[in-house]
Amino acid sequence: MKIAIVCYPTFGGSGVVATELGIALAGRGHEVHFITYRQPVRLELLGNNIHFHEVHVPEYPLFHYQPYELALSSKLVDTVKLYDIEVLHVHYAIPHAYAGYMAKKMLQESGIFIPMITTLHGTDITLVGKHPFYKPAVTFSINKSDVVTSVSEALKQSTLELFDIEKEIEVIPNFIEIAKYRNVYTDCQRSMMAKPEERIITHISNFRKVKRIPDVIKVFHQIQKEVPAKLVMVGEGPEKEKAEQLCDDLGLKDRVLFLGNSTEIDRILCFSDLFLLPSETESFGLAALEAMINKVAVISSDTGGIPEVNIDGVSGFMAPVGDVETMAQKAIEILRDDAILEKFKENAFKVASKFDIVHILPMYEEIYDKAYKSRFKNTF
Ligand code: GMT
Repeated sequence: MKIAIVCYPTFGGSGVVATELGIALAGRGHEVHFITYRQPVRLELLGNNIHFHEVHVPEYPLFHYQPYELALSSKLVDTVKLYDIEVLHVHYAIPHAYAGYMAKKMLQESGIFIPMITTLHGTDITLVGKHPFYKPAVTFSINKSDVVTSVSEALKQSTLELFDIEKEIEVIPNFIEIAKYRNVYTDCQRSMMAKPEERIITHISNFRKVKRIPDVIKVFHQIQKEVPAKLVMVGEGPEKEKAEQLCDDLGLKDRVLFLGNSTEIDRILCFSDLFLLPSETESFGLAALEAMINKVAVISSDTGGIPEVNIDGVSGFMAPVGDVETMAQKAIEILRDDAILEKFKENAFKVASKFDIVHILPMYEEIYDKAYKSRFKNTF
């Protein structure tokens, strides 16, 4: 099939999922066209089956806000016509589903009927989308999508609670590709990060408020009192400076490394023992899944879709949002003993294996097929 994928090209989870999905679809012989304002960070190889079309938004002084949606919908129309695209898959409702719907309507004027699949990722619903300024437009574009998917059961329920949704929402969980992880790194260069007796704790995120970065540091503060350990913080975002200050205040400066954004996540996770994800809300927690497939145990909050990924007492432990004490105590329980840590690491891998792309890709292919076959139905 010829599939156009609209996503954010950044380090955020939705962009990562969209990019990995596109790469996997291309590997299955589909022709994939990424349409966004920059080449997605994880998209390294362009080839016969993978194309990238950049959306340019020319600066015009009259505009206080440059109209990205307009430029995106025009680019979609042109690309669909030029490459005979058969299916449009937009990741993150805002503003992609809105721009996608406009493109669909414009194309209809030329007798082209293209189905649009919208995948909801989380903050497009739980944080940004539900804001009264956006809610009517988000509700409209979800209801006008031909197929709507959400990355977890919890996100589906939140969407139904927060919006007036007439559409069926299909749950297609996020995924990882196990084949990619087999024997990739034999030497994890652990010694570069910590002494042999130290455990390595990792956190990876975009350092936004929702990630509760101070909780990561407070949990680590407790852990290192009981178990020799280092904390590796990966990512960039608005909370990073405050986090560095907090580490300084707690006397943790020598024990915490801030690495910034990285394209070598798997290399970092390869030498990690424990992953911390104490988020306020998390529709799925792709970062935790990526940790688990690298045999890293997870301590997380029990919010949103996280319980669908991190199984309490098996791949790690969960605690209520903000319960730093319990998170630290459970982390120490895992880290204190080599045999227990090994058990949790192995379990984390086993749980993560259920999200292998081989199980998830056919679900997307099925909905593309269904949507394409019924493309004349939803002409509204
Ligand atoms: O919060 C982030 O890390 C970024 C955000 C995004 O849209 O890029 O992530 C959301 O989508 C990811 C992929 O589906 C999910 O794994 C994250 O849980 C979700 N983030 C939140 O719900 C806060």
